[in-house]
Amino acid sequence: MNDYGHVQKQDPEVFAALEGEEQREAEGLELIPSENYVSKAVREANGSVFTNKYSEGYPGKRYYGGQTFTDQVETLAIDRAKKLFNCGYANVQTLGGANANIAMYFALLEPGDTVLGMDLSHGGHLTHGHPVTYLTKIFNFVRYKMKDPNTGEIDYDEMREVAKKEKPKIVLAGYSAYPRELNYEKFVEIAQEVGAYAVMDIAHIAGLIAGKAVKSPFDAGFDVMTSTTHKTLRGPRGGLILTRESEEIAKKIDKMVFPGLQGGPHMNNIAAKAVAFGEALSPSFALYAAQILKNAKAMEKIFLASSIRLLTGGTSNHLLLADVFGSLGIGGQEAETLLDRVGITLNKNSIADDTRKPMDPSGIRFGTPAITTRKFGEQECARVAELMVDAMKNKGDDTKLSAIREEIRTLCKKFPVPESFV
Ligand code: DSN
Repeated sequence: MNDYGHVQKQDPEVFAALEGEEQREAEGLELIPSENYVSKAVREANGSVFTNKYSEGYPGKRYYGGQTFTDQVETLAIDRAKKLFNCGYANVQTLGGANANIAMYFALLEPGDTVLGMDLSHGGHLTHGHPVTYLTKIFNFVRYKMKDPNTGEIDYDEMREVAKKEKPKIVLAGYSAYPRELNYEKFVEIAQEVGAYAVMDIAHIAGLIAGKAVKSPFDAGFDVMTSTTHKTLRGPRGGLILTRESEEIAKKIDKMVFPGLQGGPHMNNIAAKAVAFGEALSPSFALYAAQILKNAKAMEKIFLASSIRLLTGGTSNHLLLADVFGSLGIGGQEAETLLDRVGITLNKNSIADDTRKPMDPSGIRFGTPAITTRKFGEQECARVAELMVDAMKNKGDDTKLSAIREEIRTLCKKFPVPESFV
């Protein structure tokens, strides 16, 4: 019996899509570094009766009646988030990472204020000021970059110069395609010099911070961290805003999330966040976070041994960015499609100062959070990297590609997606 008996009976078309996705996830390897597999417990909470309930407001301060259990579950999510990230305040209501960033900007800035964020082609994120976002009509975004894309070191001197000139109200750290740790102390120092808030978008590495596999920006004095809950943190899709210690900032954020920008929170999603945060507080989660890093290093080794250029020279987190066009003459789109064919899902990605277009850039981005959930160790990750390189080097050889597809299928059978992690 599958998990979707009622959908199957009532709506065969939706059931077909559900079944197809179940099979795709079971028989292929997920290397998109922002994706993961959640536990059955998280999925049960996400699919629960809480989806029926309107709960505008916050625990103890709601607009509608019937809030005994919504208050209970949201309080659990908040308390667990505070414990996980060792901070004073948590807002668990934002629907995703973009919404968390938008709420953070509106809470801390006035229209026309400036944000100093990472250059997008150097690893930053759309919501950090890409011209296609509406945010750029309201706020002024200025940039810092890597000094050298081959080492990944941020040009902190240039960052300080830009900060002094532009007087940002927020100095923003965080990225979606940057494989190294940042010097958090430098960010805080520069923010303090110009009287700005130090904010980090930890969406990609939230699980690594929670599992203590990497440093926490809060330890260096960051004021606020925004996040998603579904990447390395291995929870349901959603957002999170954390404030280290300032009640004043936390109040501004709560007011901006609701009623400023959102309506009723998705309580089913908040219940699932509570379950995921509970899982992340368990000792096994720290082992998981540490293994993500070891597995990424194992993949790094194979790519470097195969003379494929890795941006920043390698990785210190969960993700890798490879210049496949420069190294193998294969474009990012072609590599994505080819690897999909052998059962490996990853994404094409621009590399620093890419001369190719975003829809067919020079790079691919991949990472280890999901396969580590599947219990892959360094040996299996090294083998996956070898298969990736092999597939790209033999792109016209159908026999070879079929053999690789078979090996991936066998690996997937050996390492099924677990139902529980605690
Ligand atoms: N789409 C996410 C990622 O893949 O990094 C960020 O928004």
